[in-house]
Amino acid sequence: MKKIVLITGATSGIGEACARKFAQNGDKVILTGRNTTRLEAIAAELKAQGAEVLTLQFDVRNREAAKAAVEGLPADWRAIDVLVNNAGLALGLEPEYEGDYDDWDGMIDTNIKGLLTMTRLVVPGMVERNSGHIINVGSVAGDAAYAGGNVYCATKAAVKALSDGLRIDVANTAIRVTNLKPGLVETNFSNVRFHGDTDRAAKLYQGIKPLTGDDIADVAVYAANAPAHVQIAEVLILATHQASGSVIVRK
Ligand code: NDP
Ligand code: 8X3
Repeated sequence: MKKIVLITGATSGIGEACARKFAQNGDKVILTGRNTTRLEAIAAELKAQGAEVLTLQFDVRNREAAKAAVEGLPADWRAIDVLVNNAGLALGLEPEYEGDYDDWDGMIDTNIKGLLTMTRLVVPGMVERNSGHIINVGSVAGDAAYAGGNVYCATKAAVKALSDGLRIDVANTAIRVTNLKPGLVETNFSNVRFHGDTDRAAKLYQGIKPLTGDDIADVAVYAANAPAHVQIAEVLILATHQASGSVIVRK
């Protein structure tokens, strides 16, 4: 059956890939993000392929804007079946004792508080309907800290705790909660982390075949379409030559 899927951070990387894969799966997609130009371009492309698409422009750190966007959804788009909490970022790779305060705020406000805001706005409707699926994009970074990962790793450990906590809170309903934990995925992630130092970002993906956004989106679509009694609770997805957050074999 056709689902309504809301994806945060749908303008790039894993979120954009989820938008395409869910649309190709025949679902109605609500693309959300900050970049109107990208939102409109992706929406136009998907609509041209026959998909039903809606765009909402807001920053997940802005609670009022997020609330207005979700509450302003047209009636036939309100019953969200799948929330993909994907918007997120890493900023910096400095030792914790030298970290940048603004970088810390950016990561905590987006990866933890933004995800929580969206959960708070969307999940009550799912509870009312006794139906729904929350797919949080965590990370291998949430399993164990790696050098310089400190605050980013902490935010992804928080995504695990929030996914586990939510799963407990909805265990008496038909709602499912999935924590997707990718490893090295080649997206705009490292350009953002290194504040636009594209050479430094590119080096990260040299000597290893990294994952793509599509690889992660495939798992999201699989989890969302598993039989109703099957809850894909957590998935760790690594590149073949990556063994953990800190063990990556480059050849
Ligand atoms: P990208 O930088 O390519 O995409 C991130 C997306 O999140 C963009 O659409 C970005 O929009 C959006 N976003 C960031 N901040 C906000 C905000 N405040 N409000 C709304 N949207 C926002 O990176 P990825 O696709 O790789 O990252 C997606 C998720 O995957 C993140 O949660 C990341 O932590 C996680 N992840 C990534 C891995 C990787 O190796 N790439 C591995 C494991 C997890 P904008 O362009 O406006 O900034
Ligand atoms: C992104 C993957 O290993 O760079 O979450 O932290 S990693």
